Amino acid sequence: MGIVFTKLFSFVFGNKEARILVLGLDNAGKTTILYRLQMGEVVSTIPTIGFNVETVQYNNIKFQVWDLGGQTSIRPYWRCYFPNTQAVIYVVDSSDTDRIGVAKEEFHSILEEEELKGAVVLIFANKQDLPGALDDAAVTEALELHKIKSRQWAIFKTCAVNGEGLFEGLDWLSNTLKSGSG
Ligand code: G3D
Ligand code: MG
Repeated sequence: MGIVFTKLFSFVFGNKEARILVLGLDNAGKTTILYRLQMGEVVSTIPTIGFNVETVQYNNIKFQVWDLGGQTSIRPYWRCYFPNTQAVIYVVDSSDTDRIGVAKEEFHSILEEEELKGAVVLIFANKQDLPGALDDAAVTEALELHKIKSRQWAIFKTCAVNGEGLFEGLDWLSNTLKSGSG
């Protein structure tokens, strides 16, 4: 996946600094995806109590990951990570139907952030291998993705543990970013 990644993203951003945020509730599969992509060393930092950020720097692209949900007091700290963000990858545990409503609320609240207005959104309906997992159409409905206005988005079914669907999603993302940056 590391080599595939080079192919996909080496021409997207040129020499520009770029940021891709990988967000979702805890246990969605974000860290698994980060390791699965094998882009480089994952560095974990804790800028403030209860807020852990994992970063992988890949050439000029920073991938940054943290868990949404929980304490509202730490949310203002998230904003340090918003400038220069070209894309948000939103990861959902498709088998966690109890928390899909929370996942939806967190999703829409993050998209309201001014500095993320221009970001393209890729949704991973993860854990498709688990029994009872909602498919992409059901996750689309549960997250109310039709409410997304004036930004490009797509949803892909994934299984982070075996890597299924990750490439297809990133391929869409790189093509979308490429055409956007003209
Ligand atoms: P997070 O970083 O979003 O909090 P993690 O989530 O990547 O830590 O994943 C949480 C748990 O879900 C891990 O299990 C991980 O192996 C599992 N997981 C991630 N993606 C998938 C998937 O597609 N299918 C299945 N079946 N499991 C997945 P553990 O047991 O290590 O806590
Ligand atoms: Mg994690």
